[in-house]
Amino acid sequence: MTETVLPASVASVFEEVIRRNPGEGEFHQAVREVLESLGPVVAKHPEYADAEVIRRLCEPERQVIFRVPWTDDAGRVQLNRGFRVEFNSALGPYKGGLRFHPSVYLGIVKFLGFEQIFKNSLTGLPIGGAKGGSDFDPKGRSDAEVMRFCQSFMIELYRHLGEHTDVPAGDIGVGTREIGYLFGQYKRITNRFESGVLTGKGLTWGGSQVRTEATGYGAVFFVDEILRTAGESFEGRRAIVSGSGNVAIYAIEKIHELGGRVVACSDSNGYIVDEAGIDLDLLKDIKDVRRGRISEYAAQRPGAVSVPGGVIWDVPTDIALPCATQNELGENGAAALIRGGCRVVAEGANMPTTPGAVRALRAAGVRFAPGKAVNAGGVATSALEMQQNASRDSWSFEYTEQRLAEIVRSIHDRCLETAESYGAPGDYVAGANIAGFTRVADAMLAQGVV
Ligand code: NDP
Ligand code: 2IT
Repeated sequence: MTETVLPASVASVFEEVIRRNPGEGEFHQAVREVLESLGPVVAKHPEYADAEVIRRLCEPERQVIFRVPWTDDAGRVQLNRGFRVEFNSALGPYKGGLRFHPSVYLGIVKFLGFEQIFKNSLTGLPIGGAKGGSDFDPKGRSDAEVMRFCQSFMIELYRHLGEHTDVPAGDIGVGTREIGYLFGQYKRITNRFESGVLTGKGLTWGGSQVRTEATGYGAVFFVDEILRTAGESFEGRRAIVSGSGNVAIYAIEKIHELGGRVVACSDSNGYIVDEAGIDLDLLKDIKDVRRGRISEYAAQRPGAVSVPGGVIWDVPTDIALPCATQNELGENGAAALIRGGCRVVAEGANMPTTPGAVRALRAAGVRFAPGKAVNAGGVATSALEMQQNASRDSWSFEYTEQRLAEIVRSIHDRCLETAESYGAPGDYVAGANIAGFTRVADAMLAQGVV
């Protein structure tokens, strides 16, 4: 499918981004996706162009790249590269996850940091945008190796962090175990129990109820609003969820609670189909407890089928939630979803749908909602964790989940209202980009040329 033409008012900014950030394809893709929505905003608000707000937004405030040496269980020295891109602090301290995956390089961290600015803005909470991580691969590593890696990573990272400066959390390959090792090392280096310096902590040492579940639950609350807007609900609907990590597991859990049935999920080796609906206890045991592969699910569940190397989008469904990784849903996948009767695609992951696939889905009348709106419940609950840490308080599960649900509903409504006011009714992409952008842009204008 042909590329959308960029509005002339932002085309030169995009050319500059390509020129100044060579070889960072994912970053270019994320910037372009936002700029495509901004033509009408710049036309209405010349003050943004006058102050070069968009150009400044596309340049991270600070980028840190560092060496992470560590020793494996056999006593061999291993080497990885660490990153933290502190993208924008107009709305609050830098906030965003850490990703440990062999594919991580500067272009991935920058795309994620850039997305995070608008996502965090959409939450309405006081958080700036950042992302970090490493090309370290935790798969197959012992707990002791993961701990030594995390300790070495924090020996450099700690000097850039602080509850009012930069507050990381988890992402792919970084869960409560890794946050624990990182927090322990931060505390040891600084001699401060500074809870607010990381989110996604364990419940007994400063973590928040619902943070583990928040991204998946929030994504499903968002889809529930999409359905509700059309007078529909999850009741009796089929859904497929790609991935089988943190976001996928809790998306599946909430879809089942709301009366839907998730019939397939995946990992990087293939997918499984379970027409009876995914058995969550089994899934959690395999992925969370044993850190195993999704194919083991079919081996242990009568009636379930494993499709090694297969593409999950071939499974017929009403609703699809890509919850694994960037660009996992391309044009072939979109065509398969359309053939299979899919009516709603909502991104639990960050930028999982390629631009061509987004165009194909929308052209076929599939309702499409972008990750920066759909998965914002995760970081929003991180901000609630920061709020609890700052007041040395801890809230109940029910209260925290209710706060999460309210935030997600308000993001959904703001996307639709903004899209409507810019002449694009029902367009969640335009709504999310414009609403996310204007809040940051106004703060940047107010704070002067910094
Ligand atoms: P996890 O590490 O818990 O799970 C990641 C899942 O995605 C695994 O099933 C993994 O399979 C699969 N996956 C990862 N990389 C690839 C790849 N290159 N190709 C195919 N499959 C892959 O991560 P999360 O669930 O936390 O994150 C999933 C997505 O959600 C990411 O895009 C992340 O940025 C986004 N997100 C996460 C938030 C959070 O709070 N955790 C918040 C908002 C967004 P395998 O085990 O085989 O690698
Ligand atoms: O992509 C994301 O929003 C996250 N990985 C969560 C970030 C956070 O700070 O909770």
